[in-house]
Amino acid sequence: MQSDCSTTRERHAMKKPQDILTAPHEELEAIQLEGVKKTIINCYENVPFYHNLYDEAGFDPYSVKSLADLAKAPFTTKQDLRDNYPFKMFAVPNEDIREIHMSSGTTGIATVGGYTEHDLDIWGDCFARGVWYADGGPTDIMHVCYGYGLFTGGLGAHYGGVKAGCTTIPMSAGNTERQIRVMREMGSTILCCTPSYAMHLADTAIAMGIDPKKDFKLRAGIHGAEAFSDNFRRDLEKKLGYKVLDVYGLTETMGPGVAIECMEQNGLHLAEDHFYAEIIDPKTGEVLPDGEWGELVITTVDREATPVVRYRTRDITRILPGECACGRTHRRIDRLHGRTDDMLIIRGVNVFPSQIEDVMKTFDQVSSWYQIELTRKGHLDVVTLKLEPNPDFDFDEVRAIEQLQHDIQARLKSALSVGIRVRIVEPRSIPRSEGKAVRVIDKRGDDQ
Ligand code: DLL
Repeated sequence: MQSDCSTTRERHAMKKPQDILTAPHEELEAIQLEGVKKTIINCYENVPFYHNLYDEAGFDPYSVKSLADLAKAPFTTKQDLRDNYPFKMFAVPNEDIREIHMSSGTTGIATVGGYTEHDLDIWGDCFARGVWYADGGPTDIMHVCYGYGLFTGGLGAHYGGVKAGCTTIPMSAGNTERQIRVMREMGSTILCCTPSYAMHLADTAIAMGIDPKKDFKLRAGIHGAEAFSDNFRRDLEKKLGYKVLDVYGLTETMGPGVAIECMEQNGLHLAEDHFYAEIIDPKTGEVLPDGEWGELVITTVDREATPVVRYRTRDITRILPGECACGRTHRRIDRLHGRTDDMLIIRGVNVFPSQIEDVMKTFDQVSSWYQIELTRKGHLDVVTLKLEPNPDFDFDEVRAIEQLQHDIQARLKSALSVGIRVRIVEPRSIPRSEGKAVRVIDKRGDDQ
């Protein structure tokens, strides 16, 4: 019998995990409010960083009565997490921590995420939604080649696969030919890895004489961890004969599964029962209405080990207004253009690498392999897009190369209003990555 004092969250915990995906939005908001209030108080009482932050800002953590009130709380930044490395952001004692993950830290000190048993359980539930969105379950064979280890991709996808009842193959990244053999021999149906690695798998399989559409049984790919354009996605779907769902997440709030696309491919459903999202103007910090592009800010609703309040992700997206045709009620974010840090400012125009990719991929002659190089000539930045042609393009035909470079340059200029030099480079000369692809090489410091 249901007790009167059970919370909204407890009542929901008694339902099938999929039921929450179609719950009326007011119910989700009630869960969020209850969770956000608890998170703020938990942070204030158990994490010295938040205690000081709120006291200094004059923010009363007990004053939140509505989700809109959250806007009064100060932000948390990546720097705050770095300053508290490794364990000072933990809100529970060490004996309750079951697992730790870390961001790659390529741009500085890494940030650490801790997980209690409950946190691992909700992580599995969040990623399992990708499988459910792909109409998948126990009959699926999930091939996970995100890296296992401190990176959240491998284990996050793995927990999701297990939770959804899939036969989960923990391949981890690398050894591409072996991945291809296993995919073929075991009949993997769902592929989980970065989109660039999926492209590398597809190209390598084709080069090995395999026809992925016939020889593989793939029907869905759950790809994320880096931005990829719509045209890149179409190319991937054409080569592998499956449907690509975009998955978003970050170490600081959990890992993959914060938001995942459904088969409509029209925005990523936020896991709103676990995360409360706001979009802010990155310059003023003001909360923006649905539909406007800005920086995604996340508050965890029920994270125990490393809860965050108003974490500035630096990722640029928007909340898509309206309901999704799939019938699920969780609001959607648009596919990401990239992070504020990745944005190139070319002679005053803001451009994301994924927008350049989208234009370049309108040319049939070019492959999906490219790199953007930034150099400096005098006081001016020079942006060069290096890209590889498709294998059937005659690389020795100089006139054709010059013409193609010229045409791509002109289309970039007209689509994005930026002057970018285009250079077609030798096939297979751009490094392949097993994880996140390196799209931008900044050589401006080298020239001085
Ligand atoms: O990349 C978690 C992840 C693993 C997501 C596997 C999806 C799949 P981090 O290494 O902490 O965590 O990097 C997080 O990657 O802030 C975004 O800038 C970027 N990112 C993640 N997913 C997407 C996506 C993982 N679907 C950072 N589209 C985030 C674009 C993404 N960028």
